[in-house]
Amino acid sequence: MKKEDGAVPVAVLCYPTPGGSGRVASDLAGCLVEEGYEVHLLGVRKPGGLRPGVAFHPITMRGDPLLQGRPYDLALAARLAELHEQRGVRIVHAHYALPHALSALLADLCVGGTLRTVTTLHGTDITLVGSDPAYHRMVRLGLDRSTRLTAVSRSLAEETRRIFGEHLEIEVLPNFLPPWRFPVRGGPRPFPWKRTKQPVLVHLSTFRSVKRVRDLVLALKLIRREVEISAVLVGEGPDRRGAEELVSTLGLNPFVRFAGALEDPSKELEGGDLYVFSSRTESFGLGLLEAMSHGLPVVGPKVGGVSEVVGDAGILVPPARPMALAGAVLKLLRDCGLYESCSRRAFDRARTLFSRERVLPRWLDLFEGLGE
Ligand code: GMT
Repeated sequence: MKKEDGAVPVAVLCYPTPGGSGRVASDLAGCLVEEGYEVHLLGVRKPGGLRPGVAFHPITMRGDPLLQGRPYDLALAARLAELHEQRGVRIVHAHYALPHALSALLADLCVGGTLRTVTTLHGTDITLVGSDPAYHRMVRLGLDRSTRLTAVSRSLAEETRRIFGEHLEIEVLPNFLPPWRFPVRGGPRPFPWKRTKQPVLVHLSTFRSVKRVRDLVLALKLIRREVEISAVLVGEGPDRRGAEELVSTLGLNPFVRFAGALEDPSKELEGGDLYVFSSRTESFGLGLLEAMSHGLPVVGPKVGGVSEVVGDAGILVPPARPMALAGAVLKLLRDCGLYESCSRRAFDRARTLFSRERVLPRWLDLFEGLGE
């Protein structure tokens, strides 16, 4: 669909998470507005940091004892069909397949088959939730009926075809950081010891079990046997309490700070020296890309699409191995040349490969090629 006849209206469906797919969806929405699109973002809450010019439409869900909950998917489909009628929306961008691709399909049935849906696969919508037998068939339907599919990494595209069928055509469009997410005072970092400063490890997390934060805490204990470091763990989620308990049990309280959920983690990244994570799977790892934009080398497990993002800007180790994680951190903190070259590469990769200039034109081509 072309813009010649005025701004093309696009509806964006997403979860309003402070990082991850919610952040990707709202930042891309902001970029589309700058490119002259009319963008409507639908969600249960307005994502923090939503750019001016993106119209937000709250989804109101009604409960009733018979409904076994408040069906978000139906309320979303109904609002989308309304937006088609009121604003002429015909392009839908569904971030995270479940249930967004299905809500788009329902709305399309409602308005006579005129919607074009682009579904972006983010990670657990395929690898955990989507492949659960309880949802598998519905996710497959959503994927089959989307006009176009994109995935945030090659690894996720391959995993999707393996689970849902080789017939699926999936374009790999990596996440990127728009200019307003780049640190003002960015750049490669000097070796922390040069600044006579105790190194600080930073981790951003949703504290879901897939993040295996306990591994990270165990690794911290091992690292601290060798060098004086501290750590900041940013975020909220179900496993935070367990992680706090483990920190206490291991006597790490004075060295670990839980910063809670932050809309903008850049202050913590700015104060850090290394980014560490310990996920069981990670299709991309937006948090580590943000850290790289601050020049932080990355240490974590080699899972999912992580190596596509990190490249040679850090050290990746086998998953679920706190000792290997600790060893990699120590290696970087003991080798000035290695640390500084990883930092330089982290900053350069974030600024080039994952920039708006590199990725946004591909999104624009995709939207313009959707056909009438
Ligand atoms: O899938 C999730 O765990 C949540 C999802 C999200 O909505 O925050 O995270 C996924 O999408 C992010 C944005 O594309 C990626 O950076 C994360 O790596 C990915 N999470 C996993 O694959 C575990």
